[in-house]
Formats: sequence, C-alpha cells, structure tokens
Amino acid sequence: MAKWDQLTKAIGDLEEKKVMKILNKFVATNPSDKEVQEVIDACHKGMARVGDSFERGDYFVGDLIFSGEVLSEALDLLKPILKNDTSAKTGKILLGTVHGDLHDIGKNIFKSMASAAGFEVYDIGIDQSVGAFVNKVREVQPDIVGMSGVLTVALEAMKHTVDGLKEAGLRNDIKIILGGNPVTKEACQYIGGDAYTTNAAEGVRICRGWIK
Ligand code: B12
Repeated sequence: MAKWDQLTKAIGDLEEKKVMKILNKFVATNPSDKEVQEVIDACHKGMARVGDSFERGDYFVGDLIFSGEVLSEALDLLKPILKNDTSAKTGKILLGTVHGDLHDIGKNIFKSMASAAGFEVYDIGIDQSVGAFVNKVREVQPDIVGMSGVLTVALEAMKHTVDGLKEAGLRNDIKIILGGNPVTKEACQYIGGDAYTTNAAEGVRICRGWIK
C-alpha cells in the first residue's frame, strides 16, 4: 500500500473524521513542502474516486457537495504549513473560475500555493464572466492570469475569456495559465493560453519561471 493510500481511500469514502485524523497527525510532524504536495496529490486522487462513484451512480450531488466540504476543511488545515518562500521575485496573479463553472477547490489549492510562493493573488471567485476578467485585469494589471475550470464546458468559456482579453487589447501584457482536470495541451492551444497544468505545484513553478 502506498504511503497515502489510506487518505485517498478515506476521501473517496467520504470519511470526514478519518481524513481529519490522518491530516492532524501529518501536520504535527512539521512536514516539508514536498510532503505537503504528496498529501495534496493523495487528496486529489480521493476526489477523483468521488467523481468515479458519481459517474457510476453510487454517489449523488449531495455527496459531491460533501466531498467539497471535506476537501476545503482539509485544505484549511494544510494552508498554514505551506512554507512562505519569499526568495522569488513576486508577481501579481489574477485568478478565477470561468463562466458556468462553480468548482473552486483546485483554484483554491493553487491560490494557497501561489501565495505561499510569494505571489500577490487576486481571486475573483467562481463563475466569472469574460467582462469580469477583463475589468479586473484593467484594474489590477497582473503579470499572470490564471483560469480554472473542471467542467468540459469550461474549456469553451476559457476560450471566450482569452478572446475577450485579446479584444480588449490586454492579451500581450499578460501570461495566461489554464488549470483544471479537462485542460490538455490541445485544449490550451485551442483556447490560446500560454501554459496549462492539472497540478497546482507545477502551476506555481511555471509562474515563477515567467517572473524571473
Ligand atoms: C467536488 C465536486 C463538485 C462540487 C464542487 C465544490 C467546489 N467548491 O468546488 C459541487 C457539488 C458544487 C459540484 C457540482 C457539479 N458537478 Co462536480 N465534481 C466535483 C468533484 C468530485 C471534485 C472536483 C475537485 O474539486 N477535484 C479536486 C481538485 C483539487 O482538482 P482540480 O480542480 O483539477 O484542481 C487541481 C489542478 O487541476 C490544478 N488547478 C485547478 N485550477 C487551477 C487553476 C490554475 C490557474 C492552475 C495553475 C492550476 C489549477 O490545481 C489543483 C490541485 O493540483 C469532480 C470529480 C473529479 N474527478 O474531479 C466532479 C465533477 C467535476 N463534477 C461534475 C458535474 C457533472 C457536476 C454538476 C453538473 C453536477 C450536477 N448534476 O449538478 C455540478 C456542476 C456545477 C457547475 N456549474 O459547476 C463532473 C463534470 C463532468 C464534465 N465532464 O463536465 C465531474 C467530473 C464528476 C463526474 N465524474 O461526473 N461538483
């Protein structure tokens, strides 16, 4: 059994108490960032199991909602132990979940990790219209725009958002990173992003590379 399989299973089985017990024990060991990342990956795998159970019809929307609550609680526990690395030159990231998509757990993980890495993160929330992204880019003038989405339809919304930024004449001033499970290399090319990832830690590495 791999190290964090029990955690993955507990999340997949929606065993909130067990999840929090494992994580409280973990936090008390003063773990490294690498270890925190391993634990976040295990949580991620657990959420994929929840998704599979939902697809099979074993779980219902209420279970999805509960899984979201469990993961948010888990994240709140992990956030304070993400080390603050201020050695990187900080940049500004504008972050939001695109129009039509209400999922924000992955976005929030990226936000925590990017903040811990020294970025100033402006999170505009979920279900954000093209206009909301455009207006906030004008206001904040970020170095990077991060778009999140986990629904398949979010890919089209990301494309509209990138097109909107182009039309507003803002595209050339920013880098765009796309995140969320359905984003692939092909999707990124179609949407017109500069980079994509399904891993928050990799997303932070990419953003740091842009700010150097
Ligand atoms: C929890 C959940 C919900 C919760 C969301 C709670 C919340 N606050 O987010 C609730 C109950 C609200 C929900 C609702 C729905 N959901 Co839902 N949900 C999920 C579930 C189980 C987990 C999603 C999740 O949080 N994953 C864990 C996170 C950590 O992963 P992630 O988002 O990919 O993020 C990681 C990376 O991608 C990256 N990342 C993410 N964003 C960003 C951004 C940037 C800039 C960067 C760099 C990186 C980055 O970092 C993260 C960590 O590494 C998935 C199943 C699954 N397999 O994903 C279904 C799933 C996404 N949902 C689904 C569906 C169908 C729905 C509903 C339509 C259900 C319904 N009938 O009402 C609604 C849609 C509502 C809407 N309009 O958005 C489908 C989507 C199918 C599709 N192909 O489009 C899935 C795949 C389930 C399934 N297998 O059928 N859901």
